[in-house]
Amino acid sequence: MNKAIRKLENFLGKYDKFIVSTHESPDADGLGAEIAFLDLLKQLGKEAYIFNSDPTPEICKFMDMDNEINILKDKEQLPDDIDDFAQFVLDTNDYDNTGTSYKILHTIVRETFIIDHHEGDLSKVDQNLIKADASSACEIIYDIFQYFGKELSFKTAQALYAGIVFDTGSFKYPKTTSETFSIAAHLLELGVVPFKVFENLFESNSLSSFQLKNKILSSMEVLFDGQMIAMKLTPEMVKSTDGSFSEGESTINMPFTVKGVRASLLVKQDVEGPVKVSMRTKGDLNVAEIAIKNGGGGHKNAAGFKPKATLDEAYEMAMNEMKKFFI
Ligand SMILES: [Mn+2]
Repeated sequence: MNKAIRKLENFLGKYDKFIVSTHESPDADGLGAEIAFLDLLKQLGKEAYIFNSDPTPEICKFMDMDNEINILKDKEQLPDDIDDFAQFVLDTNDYDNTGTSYKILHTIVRETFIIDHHEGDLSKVDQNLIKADASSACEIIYDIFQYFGKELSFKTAQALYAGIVFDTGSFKYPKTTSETFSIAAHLLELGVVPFKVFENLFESNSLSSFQLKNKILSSMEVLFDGQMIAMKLTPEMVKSTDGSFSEGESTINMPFTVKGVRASLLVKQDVEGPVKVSMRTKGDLNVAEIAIKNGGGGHKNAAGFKPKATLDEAYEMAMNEMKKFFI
């Protein structure tokens, strides 16, 4: 880890101005990592701004206490001297996956540095700090704070805690370690209230999104004696319920509340958005391999890709890949 942090230190030494971005459909981990990392950059005397392609989900807005997250729509919003900036991309190792922020910025910024905890094709990025065994991007950012010996404010502590809670499924997923709990304990000592974070992240969903989840669940196909469940999230479902796409996406985790389910597939498309395939598994079923083969990325048990196909074609294609686990 220290060797990787030295690469980061070297990168920080080369520039004074930074843009910080995370992936499309940002989640609590990507956003928490950004809020905390922006604080660190400022403590290091750097000029820095957060620019994302997609809006912050309602359930994550409590994290952005100082309204520091900007949504990039066009070049005009950027600083006049944007040519002098370098960029940090957090919580994804796929630079393309930052949406508009990629489209607008990749030809302008001097250089890009990735901080992430996903497995994937790293050939596209030479500068990076990837720690695939970290529970979350926030856990890595916490370690970076420790390395530089910088103070954690309440805002930063809460952002990091929310990211860790979100990406570990509330301290349940396989990458949760004693280290994860030690970090959480420290963040609580700094004033974070777990119940408040829980209420915001998990008890603040809208009724329309609940109705959207109902539609997604209604599309379910049960395969291989209940070992695999496949679902669709279509633009029509989003339109007819007015639910939030990002809240709908979380439906992919629901099949695992059923005993014996080992694989879950959700093929999804937001209104005007690209078709995306999301795969989740338990145990040794490796979906990262499927994702990487199709130009995407992720972890062994959680991965995805964006096929150039219609939603129904993508569904067939992903289904055929995942069927191989069971036949
Ligand atoms: Mn993450």
